[in-house]
Amino acid sequence: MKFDIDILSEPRNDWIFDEAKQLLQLPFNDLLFLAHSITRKNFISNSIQMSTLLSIKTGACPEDCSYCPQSIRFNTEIEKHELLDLENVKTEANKAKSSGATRFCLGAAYRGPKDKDLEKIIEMIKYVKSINLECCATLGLLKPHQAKMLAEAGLDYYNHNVDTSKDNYQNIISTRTYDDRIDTLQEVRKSGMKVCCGGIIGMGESEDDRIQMLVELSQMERHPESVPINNLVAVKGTPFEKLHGASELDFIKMIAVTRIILPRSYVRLSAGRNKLSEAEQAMCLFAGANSIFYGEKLLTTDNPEEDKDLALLNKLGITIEAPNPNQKHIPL
Ligand code: SAM
Ligand code: DTB
Ligand code: SF4
Repeated sequence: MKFDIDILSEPRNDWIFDEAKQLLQLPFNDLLFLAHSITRKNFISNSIQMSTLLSIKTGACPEDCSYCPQSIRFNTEIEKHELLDLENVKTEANKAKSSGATRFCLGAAYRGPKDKDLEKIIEMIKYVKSINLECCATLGLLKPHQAKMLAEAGLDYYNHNVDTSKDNYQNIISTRTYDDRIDTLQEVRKSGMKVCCGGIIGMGESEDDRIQMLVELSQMERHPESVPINNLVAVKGTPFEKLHGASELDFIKMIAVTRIILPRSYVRLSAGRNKLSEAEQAMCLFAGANSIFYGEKLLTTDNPEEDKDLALLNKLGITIEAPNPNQKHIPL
């Protein structure tokens, strides 16, 4: 089948599984050429969006996500802590800004936040915005009034991943359903915040599950503005400790297919970057990734050091992109 770059550069809601699956069957170079061409049509070349994560509440989560070191059900070696004080968050946000990040992401190990926690988190969001950083939060399931509270506080993005295909969801998590996730995503969309939604590969899912997850994301009325693609970080003590994540080639191919199916979304090369060589990361960036998590820690696990990332971007001639709400890539 011949794929047309001009047609594929426009966001579509009518992807079907069989068509999407053909992308993964293309010769590697054809797939990367197509994905890269679409990136060039929709984004400024050689530029990257950089988000820094801070875990504002770590561990003791009641959920049983099999990949996650923060579930209370698994015996992992993480430093748990309750919700951080505002002062700590201010310090970390300022550090992220002076290191070059343009977005600061607050992550919390909740099934969903209590309103009392949300009041404190809203103070954090207001501070992050006051120093001219974009702000994202990932706090689990939201009730409709909570999504409104966050939007009113000025939160730019809400991260809530579907993580895998609808069919595979119950093999990974038993304490909530895929549809619970979709309900929150709909509330986020209704509230006017931007949606950050992606998934994890390398959890033993099939290639079909990976494709199906992307088709499901593409069928959302508006595509998520930001799509993190994580490779499993297999953490000791979790049910997935013995898995190895996806191969480097499969990770690169997943980035490329994501770029093609969600042509105007920022695709973030997320967890698992630490295991990639410079050349493998460069291939992910060629394949359409135009965003990274920047900073030595993700939530509880390691990420490349900032100096190394800046040196790599410099070698590749890639510069950090300033946020511009009017850019044409915002998916419609
Ligand atoms: N509790 C909230 C939730 O589940 O949405 C927010 C935090 S949760 C840690 C955010 C995301 O981190 C998950 O949806 C998953 O995609 C990613 N994640 C967690 N553990 C991971 C791991 N070991 N490897 C790769 N990604 C992981
Ligand atoms: C996302 O998709 N990946 C980030 C962020 N959203 C919150 C988290 C990755 C976590 C990796 C495991 C850890 O550090 O605990
Ligand atoms: Fe809790 Fe989120 Fe980890 Fe699941 S992924 S155990 S909800 S912190």
